Amino acid sequence: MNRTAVVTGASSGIGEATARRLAAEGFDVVAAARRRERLDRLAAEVPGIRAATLDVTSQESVDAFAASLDRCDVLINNAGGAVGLEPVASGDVADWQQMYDVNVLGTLRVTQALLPRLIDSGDGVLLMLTSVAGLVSYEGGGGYNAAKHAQTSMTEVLRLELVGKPVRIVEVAPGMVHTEEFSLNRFRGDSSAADRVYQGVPDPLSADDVADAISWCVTRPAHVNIDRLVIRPRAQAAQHKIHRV
Ligand code: 8X3
Repeated sequence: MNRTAVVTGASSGIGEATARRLAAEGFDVVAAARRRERLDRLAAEVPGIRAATLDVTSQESVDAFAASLDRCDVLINNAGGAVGLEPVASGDVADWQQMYDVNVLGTLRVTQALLPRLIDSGDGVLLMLTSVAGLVSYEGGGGYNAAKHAQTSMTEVLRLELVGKPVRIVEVAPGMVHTEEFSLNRFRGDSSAADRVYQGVPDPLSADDVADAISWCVTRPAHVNIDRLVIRPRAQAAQHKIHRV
């Protein structure tokens, strides 16, 4: 029987690319997200992918999703995102709450629901898609930095708590990735502001580049745990050191 991989936030960007990549690797992929029509199109196009409705901010939705699964060998906790770039002093509490709910509590809900299946599989992989925003802080990072630092910390705690169990805890932390929606969401739909993030950067990472790294991490032999993989484009030497032409 094929191994089953669950990918959250699979309706676009890194999640969708990862679902495609893991299906190509031979996994049965459960592509989970809120936007069902996008998932249905993906599932119709790619053999090995099936669609599942999941809202990681709803415990009820997570419980129903978990109950619908026969098995889970790999979990890609990808659902997340940023809202706003305001300074802490003027940040909107509702934005912070939303970022915390999706990135941190969403990851917690799905992890708690599927951890028993991952352990039962005998060789589970729990992968957290965090961000360099969880490792460094930057002006305007505010609630996103806080949420991603929390997710990174949760990953480290899990690895300690689960040592000795047949489950690997892996973190992939990307830097600048040009996806359809990440910056657009961060700038609340302002596409000019979103485009300026990548302006002049010769080659930001693509969703496929990150999916490739994720796929590599989860296809290592069972005893090999990639603790953290930080991936940036060549043009981004550090958070504030970006080559633009
Ligand atoms: C996205 C990367 O640098 O905008 O997670 O925080 S960054």
